[in-house]
Amino acid sequence: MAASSYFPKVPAKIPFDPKAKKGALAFKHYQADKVVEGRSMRNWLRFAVCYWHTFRGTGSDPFGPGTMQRPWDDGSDSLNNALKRVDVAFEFISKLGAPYYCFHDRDVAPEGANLAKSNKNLDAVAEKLKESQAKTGIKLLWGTANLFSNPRFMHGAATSCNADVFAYAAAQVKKAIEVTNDLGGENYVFWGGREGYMNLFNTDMKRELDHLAKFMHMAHDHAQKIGFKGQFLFEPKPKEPTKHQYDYDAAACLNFIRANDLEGIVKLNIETNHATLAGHTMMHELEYASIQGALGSIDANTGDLLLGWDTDQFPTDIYLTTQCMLVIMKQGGLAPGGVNFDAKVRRESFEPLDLFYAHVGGMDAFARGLKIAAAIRKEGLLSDLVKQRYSSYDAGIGKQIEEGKVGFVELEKYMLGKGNPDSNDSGRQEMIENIINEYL
Ligand code: XLS
Ligand code: NI
Ligand code: NI
Repeated sequence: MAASSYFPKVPAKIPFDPKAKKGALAFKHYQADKVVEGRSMRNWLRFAVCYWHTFRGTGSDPFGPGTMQRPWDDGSDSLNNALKRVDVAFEFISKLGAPYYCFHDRDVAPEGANLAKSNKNLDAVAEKLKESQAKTGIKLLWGTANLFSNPRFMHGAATSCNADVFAYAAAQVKKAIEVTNDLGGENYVFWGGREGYMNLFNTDMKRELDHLAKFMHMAHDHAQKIGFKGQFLFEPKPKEPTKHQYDYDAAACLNFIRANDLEGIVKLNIETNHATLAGHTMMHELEYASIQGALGSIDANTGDLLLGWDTDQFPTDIYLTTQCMLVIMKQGGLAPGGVNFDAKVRRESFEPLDLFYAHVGGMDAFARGLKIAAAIRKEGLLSDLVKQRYSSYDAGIGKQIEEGKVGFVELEKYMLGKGNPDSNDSGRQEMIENIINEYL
């Protein structure tokens, strides 16, 4: 089938056209080559389309089957169907103009009757992915392995109580890293799908966490051995599918990384809806990871304030994208990471065209966030206010505290001499919130 035939209503490239009528399939803000703070939008944002939601999502939920109309898909898990989906995916991503994509091994290729057969299927699809990358210039942001769908992973993968399942997971990840490497993947993600527990009475938490650490060192050793240069990333999530996932949030992941000598080996892929499930804002998780040099990439989506599960909706809130871009720009960008739309269209948005509306909206929301964050940074009002707020540490006793020149004895002497601290200044939260709104 000709390359343009899966989305016949969509032009070869979604245009940048700020004057297009409301609701048109056009970017109003994302202009790949436009330079913002010395870097193109393309390079700041490094957008990726995810294979699982976009090309494998059916729209099913716990109350009913799928609703999506995907005329190219025969609904089977055959290799032929998988190979055809590669054409669909690359046509979609090309028309959208996103530079990257991400996948799990089992999204792109069917699971076979045993490991050898699964690997063979993956090789067949990977060959086609490689050709399609070469033809279109679309690159792989990250690969990963699905260690959660198959029933064998009911107790977890690296944290399973069954050593054979650990071995299977290791072999599967070995293969997934090799394929990612062969496709030039710039990162490799570990989302601990079922690494967690439902009940502590039947769980040896210490052994499970030790096994997870062993697994990560084995993965690192193998990556070194095959010359994989990509960045390893943990993707924190607090719950779902298990009641308690070990990679709960950025703080829990960083503790695990430090406790197990994985510093410098694993960074973090932060997802909005996972941050909010953990009771954090996305900005908190980004800032917390970033200040420790561990913010590697993001899964851009959003949850629903009224629903307590991972709804993985497309991000449309400019306040949120501005917050994300403020942190990302402060650390100088995400590369080799990027902004992956780990998001799915709603069950009611069942037409192929809805996939375009969703991604165009997400890309434009992030482009706006980028422009707004750049404007805030250019004027420097916000950073000046923050700097001013801590200025008592820039000289005098504050400076001595920061430089480690004083201890409790000296501080007591200082305060006994002074009697009482200098008075506090207002935090001016409301004024600052007003200022932020002036940029929106
Ligand atoms: C699921 C995760 C998953 C990871 C990749 O909640 O977000 O999609 O991003 O395994
Ligand atoms: Ni999610
Ligand atoms: Ni994700």
